[in-house]
Amino acid sequence: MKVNQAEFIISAVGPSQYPPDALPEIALAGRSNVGKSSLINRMIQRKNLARTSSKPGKTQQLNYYKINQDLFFVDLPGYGYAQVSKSKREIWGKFIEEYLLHREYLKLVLLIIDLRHPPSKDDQAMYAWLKHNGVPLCVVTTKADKISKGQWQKHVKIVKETLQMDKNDPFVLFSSEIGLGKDELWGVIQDAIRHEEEETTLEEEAVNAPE
Ligand SMILES: Nc1nc2c(ncn2[C@@H]2O[C@H](COP(=O)(O)OP(=O)(O)OP(=O)(O)O)[C@@H](O)[C@H]2O)c(=O)[nH]1
Ligand SMILES: [Mg+2]
Repeated sequence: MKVNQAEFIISAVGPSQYPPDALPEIALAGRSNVGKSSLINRMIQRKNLARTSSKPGKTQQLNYYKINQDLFFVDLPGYGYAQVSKSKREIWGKFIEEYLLHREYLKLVLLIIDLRHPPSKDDQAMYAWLKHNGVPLCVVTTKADKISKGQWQKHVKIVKETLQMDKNDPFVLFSSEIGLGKDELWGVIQDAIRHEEEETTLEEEAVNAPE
């Protein structure tokens, strides 16, 4: 995928602020500081479009980035950030849950996991919840550059086993630092968008078919 244009659109705090464009949306979920914003920047080859920080919990809204005239990346608030008050966390939870369950343009959730560590309880719960609700997802393990290449497969195995990952779910080994997995992930995203378009066309054909 060639990215000619990438722009920040809005930090949405509620559905009324979601962009009206009928474009596919690819959301990024993962714990705070795992590298969601960095992954967006790497995918579009821009250093700082998506705001990154060494302070966890900075992204508190749904941040929309428009890529060409083709799709949106939606950077979700990171979960598992202890210093945010519990009540506030629950409000975010509901808001994100609504988005993930009911947003019609959502085509794929990238569940971002730190390759270095076994998935946390929050990661496991998020994976199980997405599966339970039939939300299409791709597991992306990031920060691969932080461990030696010889250790990658061992870590991949731990991640897949800890999540009890479905073999049919796409998986990408990634590093925002060195660009590992970028083309593969674009392939997964394009497949997800195409798959949806085909299903919609089939449904339309079924509706329009003569009795
Ligand atoms: N070495 C290395 N560092 C990374 C990678 N991805 C992210 N980081 C670093 O990890 C830190 C957090 O990255 P962010 O992209 O801001 O993480 P985030 O998930 O968006 O965090 P929140 O917005 O707080 O939820 C930053 O210091 C990044 O530079 C990676 O692939 N390799
Ligand atoms: Mg972020």
